Amino acid sequence: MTCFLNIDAERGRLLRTYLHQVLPDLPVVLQDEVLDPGAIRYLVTWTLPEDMNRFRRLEVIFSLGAGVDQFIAAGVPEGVQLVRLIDPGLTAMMQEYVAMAVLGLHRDLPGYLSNQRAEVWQRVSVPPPAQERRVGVMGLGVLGQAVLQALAPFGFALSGWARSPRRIDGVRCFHGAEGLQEFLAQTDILVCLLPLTTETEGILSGDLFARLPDQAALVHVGRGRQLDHPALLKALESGRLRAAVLDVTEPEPLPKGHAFWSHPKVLLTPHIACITRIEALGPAVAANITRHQEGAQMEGVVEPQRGY
Ligand code: NDP
Ligand code: OXD
Repeated sequence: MTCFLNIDAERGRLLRTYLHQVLPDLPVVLQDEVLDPGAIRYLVTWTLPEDMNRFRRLEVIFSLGAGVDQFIAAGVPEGVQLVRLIDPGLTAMMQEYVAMAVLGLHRDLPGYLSNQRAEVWQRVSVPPPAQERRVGVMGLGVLGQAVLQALAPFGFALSGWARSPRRIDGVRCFHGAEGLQEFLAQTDILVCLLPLTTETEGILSGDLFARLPDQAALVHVGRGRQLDHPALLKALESGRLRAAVLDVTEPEPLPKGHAFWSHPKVLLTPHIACITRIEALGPAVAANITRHQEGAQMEGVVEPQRGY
């Protein structure tokens, strides 16, 4: 029942120290140590290591992040459970980031940053009261719901869209392809918090932007491959969208010279909405290993057919 921490040595040692405290009987090996692949039951990693076939008795892969599309794309071995990271620290970081982005867009931050650079002392607009600003979140999972909770105290008119029907207090919920049109038509600030799947790849397209109200804005914190870059540039240039806050791109890092780097209507961050802290990862992984050893349901198990 050995656990292999496929992460850099420094963070691996920290995580092992924690796991030894709470699960003293669990052998843990690090990247730079000799390992017996046949003994590995648990793997903690960002991506699938090469030559997965050698882990003949692997039972669970723990993703170091909340997103698991890289595992699905690489192909999780038959019979192995894939578990995404659900951690209060990660969730709090996403709440902070999206609140920052939505408030920044609500109060025209991209415009004021441009004005500051040009030494222009001028009002960009008079923002409507928050009650009249409609914020719509695509993805009503762990992070989408947490983000809506964080936005509620500001008084925004909140809505959300998911695959299946949801009921969330104070949030107008839409679902499925049939609900998308109505959801988009009443969204001034769109937040994308969808997992990357075959259904959501390229979803932030010219067609979708055309269905938003004029002068809508975008916060993209899902995955880079969900966004059509040329379509976003076109929508920003035509004024159809007024601004975008982007934390994820395809590829990452975004190549030097890409139009997003210097676009006055784009705020760009390097995939830092959430940063996995080893101190937070330890309890999440340990709790799930304990559940697994007790035959209980682990938290965050991915459904491979759904892709998230
Ligand atoms: P969850 O699995 O908890 O929630 C996913 C949500 O997306 C669900 O509400 C689901 O609908 C909805 N969804 C999935 N497919 C579709 C679809 N085709 N149409 C409509 N809705 C759909 O995920 P999390 O909230 O934990 O994370 C979401 C994503 O955020 C991650 O997969 C990752 O890509 C991204 N992320 C980005 C980070 C960053 O730093 N930028 C950090 C962490 C995560 P339903 O409720 O019906 O199942
Ligand atoms: C992610 C993460 O999935 O940072 O992007 O957890």
